[in-house]
Amino acid sequence: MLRFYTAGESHGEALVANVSGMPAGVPIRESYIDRELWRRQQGYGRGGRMKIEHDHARILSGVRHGRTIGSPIAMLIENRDWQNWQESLPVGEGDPSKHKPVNSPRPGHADLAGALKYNLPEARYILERASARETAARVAAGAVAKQLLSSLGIEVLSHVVRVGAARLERVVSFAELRALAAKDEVVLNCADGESEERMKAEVDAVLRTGDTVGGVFEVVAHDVPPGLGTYANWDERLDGRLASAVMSIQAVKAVEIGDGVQMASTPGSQAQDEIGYRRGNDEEDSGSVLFTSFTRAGNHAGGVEGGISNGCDIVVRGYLKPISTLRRPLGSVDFTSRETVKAAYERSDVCAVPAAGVVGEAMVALVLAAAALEKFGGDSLAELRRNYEGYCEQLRCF
Ligand code: EPS
Repeated sequence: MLRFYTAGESHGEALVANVSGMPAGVPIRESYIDRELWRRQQGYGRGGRMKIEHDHARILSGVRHGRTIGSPIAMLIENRDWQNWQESLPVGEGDPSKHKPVNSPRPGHADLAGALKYNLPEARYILERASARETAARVAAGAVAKQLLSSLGIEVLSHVVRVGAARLERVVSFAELRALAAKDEVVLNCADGESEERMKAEVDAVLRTGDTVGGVFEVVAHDVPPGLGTYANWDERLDGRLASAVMSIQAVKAVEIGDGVQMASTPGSQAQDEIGYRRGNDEEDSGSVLFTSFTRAGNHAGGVEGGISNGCDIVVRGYLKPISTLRRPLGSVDFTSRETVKAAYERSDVCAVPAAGVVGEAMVALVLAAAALEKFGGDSLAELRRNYEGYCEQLRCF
């Protein structure tokens, strides 16, 4: 069973990711993990913190001579900013006069709900763990899952389809997403230059006014075989598992699979993807693996039908609310005096949609890797691949 968890606070010494259940023999490149971490740090509208951090995942266990060995993989990502926080957030009691309490909770952040829940007099410890800094560890774990999926020919990438009111106005191919992920300069991770300019203007507008802006990222998983997940039990449905994983990302308030939102107001005759059959020699190069000869007229379903992958690209969108830390803060109440005050402001991002997309890729990859291991099993990559290829042969002979 593939499982992962993370530990670490935003301004603590380090983040930790632990991935267990990986079969032995999967090639793991540290440089690939670091590239994913770099991608997560990019984007127009990130705050000053990203100038401090240069994320690197140090693998402590579970990988030897460039391959997994079947043992839990522990990774450590240092927080460079810890240098500036050692006296404010020591593990020991330290000097209370050096602590940095957060006394006025930010609307929309975990500050108030967390302080009430954990019975803490102020919100410092709450925001330390609720912070999206934690997503660096998710991306490291996701990069391990991606390398497993890559051994099965499956790729997971993302792009930004909306920032504020500015939307991507055209269809983007998977080849374009590959080119986007290979770029060494990231603006808003949108494949269409004109749309990206409009998105950038949305960020500029909130930069001027001390506000923040949300948006929508889209994760696409390519060459996923039909048959991952099942309708047999509610918690085994692939779409449910994907939605939960993407919804768990900080600031995501809605998740959509395929054209889910639009389909709610589309007649049934136009919302489904008609089924066809490719005979003998009429193969055309679709740029995708042809797992079966059955074809689909479109992909409104986003690659999942009945909780099962159907062989089309899996398309999951995450809708981000605007970041809740505002330079021009909203009303709040002081924890001590109970007087009306302005919410706390700490250095923050004004737009993090491209970064959230990279985190979305990691979460989707972890769900798909888990589902693939459930279906194909195997304690080694060789065993997994044998089972996978046997299944692909079954699909071809169907
Ligand atoms: C975050 C606040 C900012 C962001 C942070 C998430 O951090 P800081 O308070 O240190 O400036 O930069 O995101 C990251 C550190 C990161 O690596 O993505 C928050 O409150 O959620």
